[in-house]
Amino acid sequence: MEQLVNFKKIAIATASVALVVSFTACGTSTPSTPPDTGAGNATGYNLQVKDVDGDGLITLGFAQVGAESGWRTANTQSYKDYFVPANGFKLVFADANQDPDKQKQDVRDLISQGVEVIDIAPVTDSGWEPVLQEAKDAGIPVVISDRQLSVSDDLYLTYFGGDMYAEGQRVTDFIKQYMATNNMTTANIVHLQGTIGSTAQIGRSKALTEAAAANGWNVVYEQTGEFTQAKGQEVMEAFLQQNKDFNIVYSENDDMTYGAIAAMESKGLDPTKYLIVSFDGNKSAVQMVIDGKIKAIGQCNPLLGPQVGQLIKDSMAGKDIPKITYSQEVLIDSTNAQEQLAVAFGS
Ligand code: GYE
Repeated sequence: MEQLVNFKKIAIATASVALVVSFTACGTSTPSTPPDTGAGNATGYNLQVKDVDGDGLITLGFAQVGAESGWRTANTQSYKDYFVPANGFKLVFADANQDPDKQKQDVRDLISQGVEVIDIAPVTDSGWEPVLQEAKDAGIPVVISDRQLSVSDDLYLTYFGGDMYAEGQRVTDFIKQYMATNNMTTANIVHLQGTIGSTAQIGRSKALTEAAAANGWNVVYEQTGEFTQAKGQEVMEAFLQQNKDFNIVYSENDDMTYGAIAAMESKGLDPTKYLIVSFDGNKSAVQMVIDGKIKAIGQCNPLLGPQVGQLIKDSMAGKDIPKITYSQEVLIDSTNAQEQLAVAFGS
């Protein structure tokens, strides 16, 4: 139920984002009529970031997912680069190693250390109420970044990150168009999912499930590769052993895509002959779009440190900040891959 409510909100926010994006040229988009407003108002969330110990620096405790992907490495680096004394911050970093229970413990440790603000990039979206309530009771504001949560708005200050469902829709729209232009009449799809229960997986999977139902596409295999290259390769190898027909691979991040392509190539299959689609937009993946191995990528921006830092500074200044801010993201395909390569993250 909570999850349904959350999706409804995301859908409302997405509809308004589309309007905003067409009128702004900046790097982010905020819903023009957010489902709820920022801190200190209607949502019942009234914590503001403060320099509690008066040392002139804000100590940010960052509860990070892990180190599973190129996206994650770039995301961590962006925090390490931005949250430094020169920008008014100190960073305390906690790595959950993709374990949702460890991550909740990490947040509890940050609370007991008395950090001044906590940023959580949640591994999965559920079970957060108790720990968020503990942070609130301790007077420590919480920012959610990267992935979203199924909790009521009065348990956190703000969310900043990608709109995973919209990313998925960009990619499924591409599949539809590509099939039409290339006279593909059947879609037999291998679906490599991210970490089950992360909103990155939930949003991207939901877009595919809906498009498959609407267009009569077959999902012939669906497995999680946990957003890693090794697991992506392993599950693709397991699928290829079955010798089933497929012509499309929908892989929920680039790392799993690299693994799937390696599995195909070692079986003598030429990836350029398949419709392979991916998410994120690491440099190597964008190069693969140019090379024809990947046909399209739903871009997802990992460089969130400076934008999260700005939201924290706005909270300190007592500004009204939006409950949800989505990164501005595009679809990368053969038409824009060259220009996107020049600005792509990672290696
Ligand atoms: O797509 C994947 C990473 O949550 C958006 O997590 C993030 C996802 C990203 O492991 O590569």
